[in-house]
Amino acid sequence: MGIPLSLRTIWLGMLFGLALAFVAAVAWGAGRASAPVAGTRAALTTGFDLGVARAKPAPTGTVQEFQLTAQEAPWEIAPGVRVPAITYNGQVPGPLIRVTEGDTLRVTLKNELPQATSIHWHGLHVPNAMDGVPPFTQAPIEPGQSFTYEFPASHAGTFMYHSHFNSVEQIDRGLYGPLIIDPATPPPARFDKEFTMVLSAWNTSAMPGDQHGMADGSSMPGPAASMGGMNMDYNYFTINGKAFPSAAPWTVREGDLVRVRLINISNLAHPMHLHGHDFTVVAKDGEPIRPDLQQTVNTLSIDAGETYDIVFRADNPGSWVFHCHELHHTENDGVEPGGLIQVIQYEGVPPRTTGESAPPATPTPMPATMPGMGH
Ligand SMILES: [Cu+2]
Repeated sequence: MGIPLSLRTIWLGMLFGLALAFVAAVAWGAGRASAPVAGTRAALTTGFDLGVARAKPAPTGTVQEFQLTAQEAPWEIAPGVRVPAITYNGQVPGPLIRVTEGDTLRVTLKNELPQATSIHWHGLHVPNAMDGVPPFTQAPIEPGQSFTYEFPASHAGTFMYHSHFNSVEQIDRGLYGPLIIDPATPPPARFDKEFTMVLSAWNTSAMPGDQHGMADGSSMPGPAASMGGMNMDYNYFTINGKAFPSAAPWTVREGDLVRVRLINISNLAHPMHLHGHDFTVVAKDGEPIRPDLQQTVNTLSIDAGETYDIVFRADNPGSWVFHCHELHHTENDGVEPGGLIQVIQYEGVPPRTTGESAPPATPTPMPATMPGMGH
């Protein structure tokens, strides 16, 4: 007695499916062993090799010089919200320092602030005297003084530099910047787009002159101002110094392989969540994660002082958001949407913003009934 036709069809289908799976597995194994996986879909499902050498890089003989001036400057963190920032070269974050591993970095800091300062090279393996930590490794750089830091770029990765003197005030007012060291040997990984996001938090009511603006143009004394000093009542949150909607959208093209470097200089953790895509975490604190240990996720919590590199394939056209899922951090002084929202805009897709969701130019102050409510 023959097997009924329907069952036979199922059996044949299963056998065919198994055969296909076997062929695919062999092909995948062969591809993994011999062909570069960068730029293919396989790169995201089997891990991503950033191609960073583990050996200590040889000196390249190149000296990369940078001039930084620590100075007070007004900085607009959100539409109509200007704060008395402390900056490198008048901008927040400070200028990107990008060199190749093995280069010699020579950075001269001129202190035009009314207070002492220093620079710490966060994550780099510098000689102790260059670590920028008064009173241990150097004297504070006093107002009007200059200091030159010089050290080899020890290893490739995503890092930052920031003040290490009166740090709470100086960092919370903007004294930091991104630092990227590229591998000396070009990596097998090639990216169609690269973005860097420096995550910061601001407490405008703790700043000199009190920027807690009112609708009539006057200002309201904040609780922190009356107590003196900085505290953690952060009410604005910025990506590269700008809160949504001031931050520029990222433009991607369908098919792009996108690398994002995340740097958290704020005193808070930020669970960053990407809509419409997964991403693979390929490095932490500048250290590449071994491909077989990499995780593919849609949310990554980035703690204070951490950096991460993530990679995603732009395979879902639209207007998407990449935002902090601590939702107080997607507000501007208590009004949403704002803060840590990064728009990812595909080319050729009309932006879907209605224009109605932008926060008012003069944000509403936090209700006075919630004193000391941390974000
Ligand atoms: Cu956050």
